[in-house]
Amino acid sequence: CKGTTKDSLLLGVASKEVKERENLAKGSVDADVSVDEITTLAFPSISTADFQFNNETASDIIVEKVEEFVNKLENARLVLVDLIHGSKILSLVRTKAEKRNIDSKKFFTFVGNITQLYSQGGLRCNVIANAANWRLKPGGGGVNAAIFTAAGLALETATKERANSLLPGHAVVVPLPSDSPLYTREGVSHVIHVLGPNMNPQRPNSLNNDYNKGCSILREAYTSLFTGFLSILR
Ligand code: AR6
Repeated sequence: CKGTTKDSLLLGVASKEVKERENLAKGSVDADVSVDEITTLAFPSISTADFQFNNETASDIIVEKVEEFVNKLENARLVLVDLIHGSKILSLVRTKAEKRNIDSKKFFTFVGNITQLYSQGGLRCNVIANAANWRLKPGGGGVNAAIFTAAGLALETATKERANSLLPGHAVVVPLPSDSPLYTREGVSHVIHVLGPNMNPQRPNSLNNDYNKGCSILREAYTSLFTGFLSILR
């Protein structure tokens, strides 16, 4: 997202007001770091809703993977997002991240719709992750439906140019065309689709409660996601 002139123009419009809103969203005021310099990945908790992965186990894996990647980020940061204030996964992750002393400027949790983080929450996130399905298709509910709806046809087309399907544990980085409403309104320049492990017997490729496989696929999914984010930064 820092790579093109168009991106720099769009992402470089931070005003004082924006910076204040951003600091509010961060829960802290950081006078040294300009909002312009911060590249942020907002990601949902992969597999813990429709795919029914155990929240306690998923929160351990999220914190483990964040801890592994957070120091490679330089000025960038990671934000775990969920829709509601009472989100179990957010509260588990917050508590565990605090215990591990993970830098709260580099990683924090945020309540909001991942498709409206800037317009509704004042939180600028130029990269967002999607908990996708294996066919990389719109619909199906959850965060996948929300992102494809908000991004419009531009995301479907751009996704097809990169991949037609995804294996569990894998991610694909999709640059978002600048005519997508998610780009113009929210400043999102990339969507990273991630396919997590499925524990829901009603969905394709259910792991039938095999948490050995499930945990290893969820770890791979976060590794692929964060590696994809690092590839955008470079
Ligand atoms: N903004 C932020 N977080 C959200 C939003 C949103 N708009 N919508 C949901 N979440 P899920 P999965 C949170 O079910 O378990 C789809 O149908 C939600 O509360 O979207 O990986 C796909 O097509 C939860 O914390 O993803 C797949 O088939 C997290 O996002 C399947 O569901 C993930 O919930 C993937 O299931």
